[in-house]
Amino acid sequence: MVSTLAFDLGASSGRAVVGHLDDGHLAIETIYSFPNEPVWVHNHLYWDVLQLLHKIKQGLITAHLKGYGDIQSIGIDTWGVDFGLLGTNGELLGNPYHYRDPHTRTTMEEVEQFVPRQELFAQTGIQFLSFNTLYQLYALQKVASPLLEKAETLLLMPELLRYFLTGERMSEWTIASTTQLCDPHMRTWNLALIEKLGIPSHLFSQPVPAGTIAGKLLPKVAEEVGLDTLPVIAVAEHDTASAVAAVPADHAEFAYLSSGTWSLIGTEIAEPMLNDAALELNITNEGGINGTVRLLKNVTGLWLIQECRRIWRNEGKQLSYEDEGMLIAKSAPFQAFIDPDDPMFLAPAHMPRKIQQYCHQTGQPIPESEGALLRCIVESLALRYRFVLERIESLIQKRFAGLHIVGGGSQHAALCQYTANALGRPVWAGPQEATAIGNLLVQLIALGKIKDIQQARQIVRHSFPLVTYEPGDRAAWEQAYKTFLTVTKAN
Ligand code: LFR
Repeated sequence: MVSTLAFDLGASSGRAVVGHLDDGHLAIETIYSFPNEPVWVHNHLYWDVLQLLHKIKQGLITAHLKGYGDIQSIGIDTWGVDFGLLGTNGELLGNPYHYRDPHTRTTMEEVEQFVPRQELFAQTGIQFLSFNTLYQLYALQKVASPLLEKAETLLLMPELLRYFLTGERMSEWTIASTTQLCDPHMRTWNLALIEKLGIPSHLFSQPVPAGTIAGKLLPKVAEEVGLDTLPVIAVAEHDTASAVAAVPADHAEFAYLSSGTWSLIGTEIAEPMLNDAALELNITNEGGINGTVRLLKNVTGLWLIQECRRIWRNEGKQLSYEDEGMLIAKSAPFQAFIDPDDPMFLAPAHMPRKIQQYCHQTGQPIPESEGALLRCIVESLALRYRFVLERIESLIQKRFAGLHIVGGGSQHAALCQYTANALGRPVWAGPQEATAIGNLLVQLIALGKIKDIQQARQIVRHSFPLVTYEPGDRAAWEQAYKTFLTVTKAN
């Protein structure tokens, strides 16, 4: 048996997961979990990165206390695009901004003034999202930020946390690719573009491929947590890349939805797709394992529900997942739809009110109860998935037999069932912990315990149950899709 330890940090929570590989079977155990709560300071939203480091150390201590001193390695994955800057002595300069901070709201248009959209897409292959690292750095550069002036190295979130543990500064390809500052063919930084934008190019170093041994726990850290100076592996450090690594597909060609705070919907291809149709669809070509490309689109995901829950909690209403499921089931179908990707839903907000505002502006009935709001969100997500999946299929000229849903959303029965209904195709749901599993698998490949990604996916298939949702209620969902397209002006 061989055991490894994954730290998987999402935008709302993190977890330490131990994986035990025994005779081709992977068993996982979440040994520690913690909330990830960003902090507003005046008008800016930051990650509490030292708190995250503290929680990672608590996870390491838990591994020690539980008697998992024999773990062979550690890997960290997180969400994309956000970063810390290190000064000349290697100290962290300032708190990393949260990608939902408003400071990049107008930056995308400003950048497009002198690097046209077509050129940016051809050079990076990345979906235009206002919070990409490119726009964050451009915004700092524009206000002559002293941080940028003093910075020697830029590390993306998982790289930064890994650096705190190992002392090594090393860039990893899957997470680097999320910045919109990389060349998707060369699989490295696009220094010409970086210089053109006036961003200091000395901040970046050549990214290593996922699965590179990236150092060891510093003796000081090892002593603090009671473990040996274990190897730390640069896994597919972008959480979505880790999740895609763990899709239990039995074909080389498959469609996935990695469902958490975001919904990442797409497929895996060999070379980036940079044509006009891809630009038009505003799709992304992010880096995957083994030099693959994750052709996918960001759709707003469970964020809408998470924000409703936050508001309801503040109002003293605590709903369990079961309560939510029951409320959805009891609410009338197809009353009102939203476009989950409308910019009005991006920032933290009173989400129930925002949704009501959207419905008012589009002349629809206003969802008042919690159940009506949840039903509106979940139906709209399912319909948006259909729209995006069909566009991706027409881009690559393929039709998939069904959709794999991995991540937290794979446990959301209504979301999975409605998605199957909207698509008119089966949904295969699971595993829930795909991101942590992908992290563990890449470590096991790096350690030589699993041959390759095909074998890794086979292990996932054999180790975790899949739930199949067959499509139903076709006529009603076809009609709903038409209404959804009209309301959201999708084209
Ligand atoms: C998902 C994710 C997405 C990325 C978004 C912001 O957790 O990593 O892939 O676009 O967060 O970083």
